Amino acid sequence: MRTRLTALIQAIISRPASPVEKSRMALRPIIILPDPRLRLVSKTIERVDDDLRRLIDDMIETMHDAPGVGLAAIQIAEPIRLLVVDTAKKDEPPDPQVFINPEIVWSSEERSTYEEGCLSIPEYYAEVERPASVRARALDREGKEREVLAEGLLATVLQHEIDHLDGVLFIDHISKLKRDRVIKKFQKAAKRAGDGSHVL
Ligand code: K1U
Ligand code: ZN
Repeated sequence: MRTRLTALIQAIISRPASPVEKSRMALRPIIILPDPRLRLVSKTIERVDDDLRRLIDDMIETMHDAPGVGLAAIQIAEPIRLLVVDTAKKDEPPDPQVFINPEIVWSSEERSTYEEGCLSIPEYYAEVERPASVRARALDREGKEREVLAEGLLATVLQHEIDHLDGVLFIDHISKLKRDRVIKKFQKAAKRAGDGSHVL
């Protein structure tokens, strides 16, 4: 009986947001290079509760609106170990996945190269080589531990987002020459926008 009740409660809290709940969801501003908060190491999440689930819904809405295929909490200035990804194709229904306190527990020897972008470094793309497949362990939005074997785009996006939780950006995987050039470009743009206080 208790197991059925637990299952029912879990089904209720994991259901997609209703129209009323959707109306409460909010788009959150995405922070941009050279905002120094992008270099923070995010903190482990101790409790999976309704406040966290509300933040998760905001992140999913913000990622879909951008549009993006991933978003780490620090990109909306929340320095906690939480990320969302959705690698569904345009002609497929949305398939957002939530990773709380994610860890990569296995990486393949095989590597693959993907042209990456980042919502915090708009309109800049560069090829990055990473393990082609990874196994990640994380909590889901009910606080239940799960493991995912990721390949292809999902593997790339997961590694990109987990890097964000450690203050690492995809430009850290390219040459210093290219990285310095892009950082300088964004520093100049921030200065022009009257936001010169940010130093990376
Ligand atoms: O972390 C982020 O800023 C999100 C980033 C994730 C990512 C993309 C590509 C390779 C690795 C990681 C993005 O989503 S950038 C936008 C983007 O790539 C995209 C947008 C719309 C449709 C398809 C892709
Ligand atoms: Zn990014």
